[in-house]
Amino acid sequence: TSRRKFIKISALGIGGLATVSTAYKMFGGNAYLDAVVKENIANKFKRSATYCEVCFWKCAAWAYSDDEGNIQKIIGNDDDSHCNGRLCPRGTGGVGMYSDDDRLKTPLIRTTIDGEETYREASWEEALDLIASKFKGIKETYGAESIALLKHGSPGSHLEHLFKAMGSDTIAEPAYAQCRGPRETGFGLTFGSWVGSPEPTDIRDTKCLVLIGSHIGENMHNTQVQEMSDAIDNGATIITVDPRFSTAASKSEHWLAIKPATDIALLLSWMHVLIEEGIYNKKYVEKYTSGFEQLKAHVQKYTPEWAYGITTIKPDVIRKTARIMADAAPAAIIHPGRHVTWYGDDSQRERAIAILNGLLGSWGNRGGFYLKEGLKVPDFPCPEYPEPKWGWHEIGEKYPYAEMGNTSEVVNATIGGSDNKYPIKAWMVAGTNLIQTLPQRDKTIEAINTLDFMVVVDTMPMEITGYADVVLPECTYLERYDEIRSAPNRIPSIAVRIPAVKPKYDSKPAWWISKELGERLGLGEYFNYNDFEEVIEWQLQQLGTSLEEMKKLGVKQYPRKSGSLFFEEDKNHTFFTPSGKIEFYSHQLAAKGFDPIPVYTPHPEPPQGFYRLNYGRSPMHTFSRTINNPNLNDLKSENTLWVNPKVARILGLKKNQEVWLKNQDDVVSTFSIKVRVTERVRWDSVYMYHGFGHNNKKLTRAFGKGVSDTDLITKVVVDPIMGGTGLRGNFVSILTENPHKTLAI
Ligand code: MGD
Ligand code: SF4
Repeated sequence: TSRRKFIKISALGIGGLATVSTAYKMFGGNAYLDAVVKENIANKFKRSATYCEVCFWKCAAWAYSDDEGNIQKIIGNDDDSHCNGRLCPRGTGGVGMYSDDDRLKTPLIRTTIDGEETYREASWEEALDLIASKFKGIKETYGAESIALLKHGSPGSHLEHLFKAMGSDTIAEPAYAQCRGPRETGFGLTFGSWVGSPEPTDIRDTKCLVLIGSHIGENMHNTQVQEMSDAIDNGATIITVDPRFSTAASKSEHWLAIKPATDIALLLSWMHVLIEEGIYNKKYVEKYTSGFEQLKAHVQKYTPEWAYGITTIKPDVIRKTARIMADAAPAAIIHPGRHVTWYGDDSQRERAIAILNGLLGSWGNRGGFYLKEGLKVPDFPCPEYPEPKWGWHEIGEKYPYAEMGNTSEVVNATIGGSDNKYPIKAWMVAGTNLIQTLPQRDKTIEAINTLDFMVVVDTMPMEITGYADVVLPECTYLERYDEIRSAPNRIPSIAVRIPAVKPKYDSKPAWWISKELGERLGLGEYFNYNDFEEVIEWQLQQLGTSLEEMKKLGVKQYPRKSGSLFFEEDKNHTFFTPSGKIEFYSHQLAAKGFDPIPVYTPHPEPPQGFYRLNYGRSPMHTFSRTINNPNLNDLKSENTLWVNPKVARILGLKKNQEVWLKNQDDVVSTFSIKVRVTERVRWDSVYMYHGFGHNNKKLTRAFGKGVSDTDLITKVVVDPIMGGTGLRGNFVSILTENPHKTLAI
């Protein structure tokens, strides 16, 4: 189809531009050529098994290096179900994380010279001794609980072990309260199961894929994009609900340009049509769900005509798309999305998505959601962790369904107050650039300023490193061992990460940092090994393989043990909910004073002269971590501001004009951004890619390029159910004069 062709052309465009790899073929391509390229490389270079750390899809890959220890190429592992032998452009460009000259090179300690605060280079010995003595002091005075770990990605798991051994469970990551948390709560309450990563969506066999603000294709989660491309080839209908004409929308039969913040109204109305017209999956609903009668009564008033007034989507479009889903059911997916912290009622929106999937019978059916299975990697033997007196759970206790540490609540507890029950005195930050990641930056900085001590473990001189007392340079994923990857999928599998080259500069892996600190803190018995290789070797043996074998395979699949991939006609299935059924009506929520079935509540709209600030992913980048990567920066070095032509006309804006943004709280963007005039965005919003606008000069390629959306997210609406921070209630006006210049005068 022409839609398919469109994807191929864009993929070739990327490949042509890429200095990183000619082997990159995201959406198919020439299999023969691929095989030739792979064979040539395989014959010339040494290969090491790894899995990618550029995003968290964790594709297994081979890193090819030459005799001088340079990494020449990274290619997907053919046997891996996360990538099917193909990496996305970011994964192929991952070698830039290794080769970036701006990398952190040695430990740094904050010091004052001539009254000015600066950093001096230090040995690992000195830096680790200092951290251990500070941690010891805080532990003695306040308890280990007062030392918090804020983390993301692989380094986090090594440091989490150290923290738990110390007696601290004050651990949080932005992947929860700023990302996936609400969907896990919404789906957990409905199906008794988290969605998890990779999402168990059977996209390749679906007949209808509905994307609610989820922009697969720009959001490059590998096999998800591959499967969507296959589904399109197989004639699946794609329905995209997005105020912006995303790449996914361009491949959709139906693009519903919804008014921002009104998705729950559309979802309720779709339920209304399915029930009113009797086209929901009756057999499935009867067998597997509870609360249908309450749901039916609840959605009776949510007619398409009602929803039209709210969403601006025409009633006949709502009816038609509902019927398409019903026709495809159960091979229909209303995608749960991934970054879903938008408006503060996000777990309820996710509940609505889950309920709709329940009405269609998608969960547990081919073309819907498959029943994932993972493998438990045995823990390397060590003593039991001490029991902390309080931790992430208590810090976030006002949110009854918070199931992981909430970064924003750690910030709040750190700022504290006179009645602070949970005094936090030190942070260790690893693999997360909190300055560009957490909303309400002033609060993050206020919290940091109240700390006695802060350590940052990073590979790059990101903004967060500039606030640390001690900075530790971690080596990149290509230079280290890490935990065995074991993510639930259609078939359980494991993958290993073996160093392809020696660490550059004076950088070290997080497992080593944890062990060294553990020993200095008298916790040596928790680190009963010389090298992490020993841990992996022991774990692999428990799993019936060995390091030697895994170095050759990279990935190993195991047979399923939990039964069929989908529900079987003649069998029943018990869900992990209180009723054992899919819960359309949630007694759990009702008991805690929340709406047992989602309702639509209006959200504030942009005042005159302001536009809603919408943001998303660039296919070439992951958050702020890749912007300085030489290979990926080559592909995309700055973001632009998408502006509707109508708005451009009113404001007299031209293509590529430099503008600044000012939000509802009078906060002005640090840098300027170039205008992109496009019909692809609604007149009431503007749009930009997240991750740009770095303000640390040490990031030589990324500094000052584009605007950081985080600069302007000063307002959050917190989800009362699980504590997620809704980020999309911020409004900006567009300034054509440099406000910083005016201020300077
Ligand atoms: P990054 O900004 O990429 O993402 O938030 P973060 O995980 O903080 O920062 C990653 C940091 O890890 C960088 O400093 C990088 O140099 C470092 N790093 C990379 N690799 C390694 C490594 O191997 N070892 C160590 N030690 N460090 C490493 C992501 C979070 O952001 C998420 S998950 C989402 S979904 C949200 N998205 C989002 C958004 O779209 N807009 C806004 N405004 N905020 C958002 N915040 C959330
Ligand atoms: Fe790496 Fe791309 Fe896979 Fe993410 S999707 S793990 S960036 S190859």
